[in-house]
Amino acid sequence: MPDYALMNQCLYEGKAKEIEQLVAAALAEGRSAQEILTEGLIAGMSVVGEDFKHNILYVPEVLIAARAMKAGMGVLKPLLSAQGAVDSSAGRLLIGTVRGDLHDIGKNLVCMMAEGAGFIVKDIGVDQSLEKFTAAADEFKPDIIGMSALLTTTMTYMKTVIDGLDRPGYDHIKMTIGGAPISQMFADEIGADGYGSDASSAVDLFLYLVGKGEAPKATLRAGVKPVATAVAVARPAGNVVKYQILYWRDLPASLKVWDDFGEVKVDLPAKFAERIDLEALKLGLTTGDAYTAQLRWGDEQSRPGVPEEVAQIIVKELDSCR
Ligand code: B12
Repeated sequence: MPDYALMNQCLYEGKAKEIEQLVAAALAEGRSAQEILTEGLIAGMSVVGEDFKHNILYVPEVLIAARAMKAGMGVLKPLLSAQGAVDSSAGRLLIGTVRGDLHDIGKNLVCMMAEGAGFIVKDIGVDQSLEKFTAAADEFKPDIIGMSALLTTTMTYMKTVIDGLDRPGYDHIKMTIGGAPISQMFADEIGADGYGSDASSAVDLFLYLVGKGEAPKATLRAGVKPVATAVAVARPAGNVVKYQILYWRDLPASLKVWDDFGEVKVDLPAKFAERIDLEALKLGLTTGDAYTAQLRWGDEQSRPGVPEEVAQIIVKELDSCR
């Protein structure tokens, strides 16, 4: 019997090579590709999704886990199609980032988590017009279309696609949207069938829309924490916290502060992201992989205090030295 718990753990830790080997070994033992996919990969990836939703894992870690998932899928894919596992897929998802928008990190995560949940996914990439969504829908016959937008100037194009596909032959397709500026209110306003605030909620939504899951509960955006979690606990006098800064090249992007009682993650003010974007554009690092390859956690450091307060102080310090 393959050690699926180990496979789940390796996937969680993003160990792509080990995943490839474990998947190949399980196949050599005579296990079916479908079983390995479900027990070894999907089960591991659903823990990643849950931990991402609850801020235990952050974007870089999820991307690394997703890459390991892809490595395992690479070994299984030819067998899955050969065995007709495609017919037992959760559903068919066509996804793209809308016209004028080059952001694809979030969309790629949604794709990988959806594949992880058993969907057949066709990703048409970034900067996609109504005509391209329509042509892809004609060819791929999706159950669901997912659109991603990260700019307030491009999110309005989602309505163009929804309205354009609101006609015979396409109106059975569920239209879903997501991206940082998107909200449930915006989804309702433009007539989308659903909105997902993060990759894990997106998958819950897709499963629900194909009749294979519970109605998704309202979710907080990834990164949003109930304010009280880190400060409500009574800490001993002289409490010491640890912290790490996530850098994009040498520019701070995010911060996490934790102790034995809890953890806070802080997205730095918008101007930090703006600086990073401008630098990335200058260097031509616009693809998801090229962009995220520049992210790294700084050294672990410590300070006295409680996480919320220390986080605020560090944000001020970073703000004043830039
Ligand atoms: C990375 C990044 C870039 C990279 C993109 C690399 C890439 N290949 O994706 C580069 C450097 C290219 C870039 C360029 C620009 N960027 Co930029 N960028 C970002 C940044 C820092 C992170 C975005 C990201 O990847 N987040 C992480 C992912 C995981 O989150 P996510 O995308 O929200 O996705 C999750 C959910 O939204 C959801 N989801 C996403 N899609 C979908 C789809 C469906 C169907 C569902 C259900 C769910 C779902 O699930 C995802 C996974 O959990 C943000 C700042 C920020 N903190 O958001 C700015 C940001 C989005 N960028 C911004 C700007 C202004 C730009 C530029 C215009 C910069 C400039 N001055 O030229 C250009 C525009 C280029 C273009 N035409 O698109 C602004 C947007 C402001 C606004 N409100 O419109 C932001 C907010 C930064 C800022 N504060 O100024 N950017």
